[in-house]
Amino acid sequence: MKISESDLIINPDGSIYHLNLLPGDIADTVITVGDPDRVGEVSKYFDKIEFKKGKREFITHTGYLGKKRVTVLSTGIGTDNIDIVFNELDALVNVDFETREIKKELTSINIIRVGTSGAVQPDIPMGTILASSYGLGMDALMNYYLQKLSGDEQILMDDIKAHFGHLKNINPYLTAASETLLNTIGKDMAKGITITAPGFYAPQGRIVRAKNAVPDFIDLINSFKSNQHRITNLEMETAGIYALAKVLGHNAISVNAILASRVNFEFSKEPNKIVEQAIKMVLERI
Ligand code: R1P
Repeated sequence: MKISESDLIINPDGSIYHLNLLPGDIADTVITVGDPDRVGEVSKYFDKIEFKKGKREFITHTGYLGKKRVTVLSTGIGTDNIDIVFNELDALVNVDFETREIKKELTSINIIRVGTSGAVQPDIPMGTILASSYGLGMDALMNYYLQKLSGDEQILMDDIKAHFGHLKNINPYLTAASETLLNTIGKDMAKGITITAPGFYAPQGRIVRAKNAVPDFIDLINSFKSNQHRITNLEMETAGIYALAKVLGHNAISVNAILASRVNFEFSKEPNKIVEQAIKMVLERI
């Protein structure tokens, strides 16, 4: 099947529309970060930088950690950006840009998010580095893609629907982390279900000046239980990353530097140190 010029936009220099990258520019291990300034905080540990490119909030550095080629790329905030980044990363490896045909042999890449997040359980303090066992999306991204759940995901999803079913305008979606990456990159890390919200304030239960439509949001999410599973933290990309990675046949894990405790109403005095620790842990394990 030939993908049309308006469905997959390729720039005149042969690069993909938003990421501004050429096929071959990305390694088979891609670290994603939200903040464009965090890209350099990761690549400063590379033994060699091959190139730096960027457009809008999508900054990419590809280089080497020893002999391993690694890409670090900023996504900006939110699952609307994850839609762009994941479709374009996938096109870079799985679409022939000359013919616009999907390649016969598909490539799977490993994608590791290193992001920041707030904890919603009292026993997960600031400074924790947490690997998301599942991404639970409260945003609308997966209303637009077909997703098939595994048996385990379906069981958990049934309990989620029962717990959150009264929120009539929200259609939650759920995807598990790559088991392999959870057992390697996420080894020895705290684990739990990560909620991905479509905003930072009311969608994460923050109360500032506007009136929130969902009362006691933090209590609602931290009281959820299904077998050994519980919701541990909130952020804005993980569920989209897990869901699109699975739909497209890639492996993903989200590593969260916990900067805030939403139950103790605290924010870290040294957020950069926690992020640095998450970056180092990930780089040591890839
Ligand atoms: C909000 O401040 C942003 O921080 C978190 C959220 O997911 C959201 O993107 O992650 P990053 O620090 O990776 O951007």
